[in-house]
Amino acid sequence: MMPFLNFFACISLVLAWLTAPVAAEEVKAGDLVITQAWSRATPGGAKIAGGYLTIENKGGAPDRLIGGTGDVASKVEVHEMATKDGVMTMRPLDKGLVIEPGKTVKLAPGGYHLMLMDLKGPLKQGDKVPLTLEFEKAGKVNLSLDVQAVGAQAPGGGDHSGGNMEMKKTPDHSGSKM
Ligand SMILES: [Cu+2]
Repeated sequence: MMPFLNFFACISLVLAWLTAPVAAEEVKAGDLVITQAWSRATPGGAKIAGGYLTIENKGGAPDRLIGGTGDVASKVEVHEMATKDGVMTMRPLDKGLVIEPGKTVKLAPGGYHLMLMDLKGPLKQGDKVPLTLEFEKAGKVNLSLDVQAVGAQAPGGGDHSGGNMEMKKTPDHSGSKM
């Protein structure tokens, strides 16, 4: 019986690895483990880009993603995207994004994301974009976003180029339509 079980355990491990969207670079900071940090190539002239990652809190206390910095953008914000009355909206999380102890929070297209504002240049597929994220407890964390193809992993138009999207409370976004 045991070899049989081991065989399946092995298969599921391999499958989990194969289905991971990005080759896992793991960044540890205190109790936090950050994986699958990625972004998307930007079409010409785009001034904003999304950043996505998975954050696991292995500690016993909540932490909070406050924001970040990077040479590629003049500002990195934490945003939330939601559909309200059929309209896609997004807003900066002024108080940051809480990562509860024992929980994993995924920043992904259509939900929470990092917003790279006022890009200094286009993001190209295959690039690694260095960023420093700032957490309330874990402090500053260096990582890089793996830039995927334009439109990668954005089923259902969860990106920022969508049609009837409304920007709230973020004057910086105006004029930066892709
Ligand atoms: Cu945003």
